[in-house]
Amino acid sequence: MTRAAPTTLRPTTPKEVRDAVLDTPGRLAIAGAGTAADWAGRLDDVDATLDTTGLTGVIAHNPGDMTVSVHAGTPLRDLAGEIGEHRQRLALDAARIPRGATVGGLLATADAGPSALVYGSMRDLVIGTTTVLADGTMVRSGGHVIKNVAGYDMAKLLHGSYGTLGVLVEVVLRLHPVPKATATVAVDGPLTSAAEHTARLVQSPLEPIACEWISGDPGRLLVRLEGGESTLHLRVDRLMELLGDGAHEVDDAVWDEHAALVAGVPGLGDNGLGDNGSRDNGSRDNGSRDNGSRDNGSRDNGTGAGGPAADAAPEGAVLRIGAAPTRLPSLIAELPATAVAAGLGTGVATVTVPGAAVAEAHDAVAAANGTSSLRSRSADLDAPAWGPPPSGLPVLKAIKHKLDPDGRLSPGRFHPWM
Ligand SMILES: Cc1cc2nc3c(=O)[nH]c(=O)nc-3n(C[C@@H](O)[C@H](O)[C@H](O)COP(=O)(O)OP(=O)(O)OC[C@H]3O[C@@H](n4cnc5c(N)ncnc54)[C@H](O)[C@@H]3O)c2cc1C
Repeated sequence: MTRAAPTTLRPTTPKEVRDAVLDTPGRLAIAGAGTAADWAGRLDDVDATLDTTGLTGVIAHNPGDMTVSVHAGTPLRDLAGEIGEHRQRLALDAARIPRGATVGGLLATADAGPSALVYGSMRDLVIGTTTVLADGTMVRSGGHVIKNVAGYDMAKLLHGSYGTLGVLVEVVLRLHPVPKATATVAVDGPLTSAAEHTARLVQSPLEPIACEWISGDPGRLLVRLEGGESTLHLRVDRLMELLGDGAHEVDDAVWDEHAALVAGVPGLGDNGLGDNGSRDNGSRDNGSRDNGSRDNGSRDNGTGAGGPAADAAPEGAVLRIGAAPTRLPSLIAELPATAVAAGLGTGVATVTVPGAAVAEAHDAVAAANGTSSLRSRSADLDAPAWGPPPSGLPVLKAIKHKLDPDGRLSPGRFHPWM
C-alpha cells in the first residue's frame, strides 16, 4: 500500500481496504476523486482518509450479458472508454463524470443526469456490490445476474449513503448499447411552457431520453432523442413540429451549459447560452441531419470533453431537489433561485440559491413533499445540508448503528440528521 500523505491511506486491493479499516483506529473519511467532496454534510474531524482512487480497473466485462464489474475507484469516463469498444455504455450522464467522478462515488452520492428519465439512476444500474464494513467484514451482494440477492440489498442501501455505511470496493453494473445516433432539440421559453411541452412529450411515442429546462432569459427546454441513424431525423422533425415555432436542433455542446448549471457555475459553456440573452437562436439548425446524428453517445458515456471547470467556485449554494414532476415547476418558482437546471420528466432539479436562503429552500421543498440536499457552497457558508428529517430516520439510524456501531465512517455527512 502506498501512503500519499501521513493521514491518507491509498489501498489498491479490496484486502488492503480491509486492512486499512482494521488497522486504523478512530474515524475514517472515504474519498473518491473528490468531485463531490463538498456535497451533503461537512465531514467532522477524522483520524485518516481512505482514498479509493488506487482501486481501479475492470474486473470482468461480459459483453454478451451486458454486465461489467469494476473496482469502485475507477473513473466512469475511463470505464466508458473500455466498454465503448464493444459499443456498450453505462447509461448515466451525471454532470461530473467528465471531471473524473468514480463509479463508487457516483453510487454513494446517488448522482444521476438528464437521461435518468429513461435509464434511472445508479440505483437502477447497479446489480451487485462488494463492500468493506467498519468492522472489516467484506460483504458481497448481488452479482452478474439480477435474481440472486439475499439479506440486505446492500447496493440499494449504499446508494446515497455518502460513505457512512461502508467502503465500496467492487461494483457490478448493467450496461446498455451505445445509441447509433442522438440529437437534441431546443426551444426557448419560460419554465411553465417547458413543463407543458414535457407533459405532452413524455406521453408521446417520441420517447425522449431527457427533457431539461435551463434557466436564462427566458430559459430553454432541451430535449434529447436517441435512435437509429436512418430514422432519427424523422423523430427530430416530429419533435420540432410538436414544440412549435422556434424549436431547432442544437449541437450536443449545449449539454456542457447544462452541466455547468448543475455544478452551480453557469456561463462556463462556450456555446453562447449564458444569461446574457445572446443565444444563437436557430443558427444551429443547420439542416445538417448528418451533423445532428452524432454516432456514439460519448456524452452519455461521460467521455465528452469540456464540462464545468473542476475548481470554479459556485456562486451561492447549490441544492439538488426532487419532487413530483407535476409539482416541480411551481416549487422552483417559489425559490429565490439564480440558476436552475430542471428535469421536468424526472422531477429532479439543481438550483442555485443565495447562501442565506438555504434553510428556507429546504423547508419549501419539504412542504411540497419533496427532498433536498445541499451540494456545493462556499467554504465560509454555514447552512443546513439536509432539510427536515424524514419519517424513516429511525430506520436509517438503526441501519447505521448495525453496520457502523461506533460511528467511524464519514462522520458528519448526514448532519443534522445523525
Ligand atoms: C441485485 C438484485 C437482486 C434481486 N434479486 C431478486 C430475487 O432473487 N427475487 C426477487 O423476487 N426479486 C429480486 N430482486 C427484485 C426485488 O428487489 C424486488 O422485486 C424489487 O424490490 C422491486 O423492484 P422495483 O425495481 O420495482 O422496485 P425497487 O427499485 O426495489 O424499489 C422502488 C421503490 O419502492 C420501494 N419499495 C420496493 N418494494 C417495496 C415494498 N415491498 N414495500 C415498500 N417499499 C418498497 C423501494 O424502497 C424504492 O423506494 C432483485 C433486485 C436486485 C436489484
